[in-house]
Amino acid sequence: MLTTTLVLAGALAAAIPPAATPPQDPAAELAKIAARSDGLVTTSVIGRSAFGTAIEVATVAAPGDTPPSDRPAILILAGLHGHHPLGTQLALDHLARFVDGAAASNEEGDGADDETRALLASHVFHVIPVVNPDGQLMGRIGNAKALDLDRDGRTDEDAPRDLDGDGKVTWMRWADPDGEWIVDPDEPRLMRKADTKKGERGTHRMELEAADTDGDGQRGEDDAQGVQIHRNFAHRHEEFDRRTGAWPVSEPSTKAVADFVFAHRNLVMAFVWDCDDNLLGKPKKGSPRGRTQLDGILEDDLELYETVGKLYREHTGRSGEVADRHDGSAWSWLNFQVGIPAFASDVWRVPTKLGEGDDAVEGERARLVHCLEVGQGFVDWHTYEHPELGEIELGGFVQMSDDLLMPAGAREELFAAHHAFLLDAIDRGPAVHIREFTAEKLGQSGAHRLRAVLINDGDLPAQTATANRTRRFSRPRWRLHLGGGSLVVGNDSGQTGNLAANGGKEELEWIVTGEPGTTFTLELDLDPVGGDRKEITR
Ligand SMILES: [Ca+2]
Ligand SMILES: [Ca+2]
Ligand SMILES: [Ca+2]
Repeated sequence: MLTTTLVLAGALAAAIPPAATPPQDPAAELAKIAARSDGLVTTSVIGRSAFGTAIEVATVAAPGDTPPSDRPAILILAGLHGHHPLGTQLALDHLARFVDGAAASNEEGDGADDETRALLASHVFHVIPVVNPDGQLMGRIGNAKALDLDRDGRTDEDAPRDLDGDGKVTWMRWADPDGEWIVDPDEPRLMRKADTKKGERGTHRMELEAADTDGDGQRGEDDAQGVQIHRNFAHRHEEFDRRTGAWPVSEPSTKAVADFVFAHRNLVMAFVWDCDDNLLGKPKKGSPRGRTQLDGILEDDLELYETVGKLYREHTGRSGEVADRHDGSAWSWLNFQVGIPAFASDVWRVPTKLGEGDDAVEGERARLVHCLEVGQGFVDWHTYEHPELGEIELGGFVQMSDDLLMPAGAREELFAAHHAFLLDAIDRGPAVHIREFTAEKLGQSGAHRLRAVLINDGDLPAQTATANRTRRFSRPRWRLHLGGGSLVVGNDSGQTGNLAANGGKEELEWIVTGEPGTTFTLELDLDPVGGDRKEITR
């Protein structure tokens, strides 16, 4: 197996270039994009992290008929999990593409017709590239808050750390007849649990690189990772785990996002580029049960998630397991409690399978091959004199952000695919129109029968099932303006039912009178998506 792995490693060498490096300063990058955006991108501070760092939102909109506050708004969140800088890079990449796309259309002189400019004139995008700046600055998963995981009254006092000074936190392994682990006989660089059912016995212990800094007899027991912002939102928040926060939305980062969302009632869709994913596979279905918070997508919304997931996989060519976690995640809160469709993806993962047929490697072996090829993420085992354990070995997989293992050349294509997906996905939505508005003369009385057909041509229902539950949006409203005429039968305003996706319709009828030449106007409005208007003169 070792030989196969090495041969495969050789074969893949050309395919996987060295790993990419992350941008050093997202705030500076954002400022640069805003500066060259010709007013398209404006930034503001929506709050401060636990450490006190500004959390910025970039708002992107071009001048248009409707002010940005009344247009359909799209929210993009990234940088919640501190080890996921790739999401932040992607969020900044969307901004750069919007700015460059709009600028290119201006140079050609037909800016108003350009796709990007038209999109930015009819929509508004709110992009928060770093929800958890503490995590990225401190290299930890959560924010700057100090925690006491082992409840000894001291915080962050004993985290796994770099003992041998190679700049990396790896693993320790040492021989111990009571250990559960064995050195993988097929690949001695990997460890695996002994399979006692097959008569194997553990020979080693394995722990993260750590020493007992505070002398309490335990190593690495207080890991200094802060509160996890990506698990601190209000839907199915996990209680009694200090890492998820003392209560839902307990952290300044989460509160800033929640306040922003509640202050922008025109948000219609959200994207979360972070550690969770609900696009790579079939979403889990949930049914309302009493007062329990939903643990899956409502049946009527399943098609939406399946359609958009398929779109994502087509655009990006990605496949894999969904990780549609609900516990305190940003997307689940946005979907189930705020009531807007929220799509989440981790953007890239270390491959879990490489090669085909007999040469295929999976799981940790695939990871090892990948790390060797990108030249990062794995350290060869080497002896080390541990202060408490004596001679041990240090090595194995490095504790680091998986994003840093992404091959450098892969990013451009992946980001372009994600941007194309974003544009395609926001096209999915309800689109209500007045298909017909007709008048028929009734005898010689001067009365007319008006008829209208209202239709939803979009590929989402006028109101998603969750939006209906949260009552965030109302169903489409219509109003008949009589232009000096009068209404004999019917109402001059009302609300439609929930017009179904792809052709859901409703017919309306009135009897009116008026002087010859009277103009009757019918308005249809689905706030904040927009509507239609038609008139008829009799
Ligand atoms: Ca402690
Ligand atoms: Ca080390
Ligand atoms: Ca300790």
